[in-house]
Amino acid sequence: SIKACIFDLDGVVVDTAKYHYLAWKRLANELGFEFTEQHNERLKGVSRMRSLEILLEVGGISLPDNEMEKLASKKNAWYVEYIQKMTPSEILPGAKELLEELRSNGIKLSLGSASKNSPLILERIGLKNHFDAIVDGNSVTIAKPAPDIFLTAANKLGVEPEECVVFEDAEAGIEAAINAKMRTVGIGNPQILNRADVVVPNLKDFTYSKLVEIFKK
Ligand code: B16
Ligand code: MG
Repeated sequence: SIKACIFDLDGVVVDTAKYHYLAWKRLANELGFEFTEQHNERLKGVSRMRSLEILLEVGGISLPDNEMEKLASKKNAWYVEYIQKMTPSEILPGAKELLEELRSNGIKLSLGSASKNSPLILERIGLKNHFDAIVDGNSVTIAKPAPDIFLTAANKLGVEPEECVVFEDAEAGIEAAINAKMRTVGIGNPQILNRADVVVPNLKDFTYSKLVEIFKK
């Protein structure tokens, strides 16, 4: 049976993609090219350095590693400036309620995010104490679709992968969960997340009893 739930951050608990977009766009413009919201879709769930590689590919630019490090830091400084201003009102519909309901039913909870900024974000939105474990880009650098982030979370919670449900909005994240042999709830477009066990538009109507019902066997 299900003993733990692992939540991705961006796209599941909050929409930080819009701040990533503002910062990446600013960088692209400074480098002399346009970066659209459609381009930004490709960066969701992907690590910071991989995101930069994709952005430079869009601009047709190739740079040595040390230059890339500098650009990634620059983007991150802008991004941090934006997320500093986040408030609990930016928690996505249903996320906080679901975390609280799961916990009161004895389900262990972990964050499973690629972001190195997740401590700051959780602090700003007031959800730091809602998780039993935090696994993010600071502790695990091998990016999704590798299963490492989620396996580390299961390990920290003291449960088996088969006892975990992962909530993810990105294709790479669903892949990572499948690679970890975990069950999955996709948040978003069922066409894109077609490998998830179930896909819902958001967490608004998702409950503990739905979780039990969907994953009863
Ligand atoms: P950072 P998630 C991911 O968060 C974002 O979706 C992705 O766009 C970002 O590049 C990545 O975190 C790294 O973020 O630059 O803050 O370390 O969806 O895994 O919660
Ligand atoms: Mg995500």
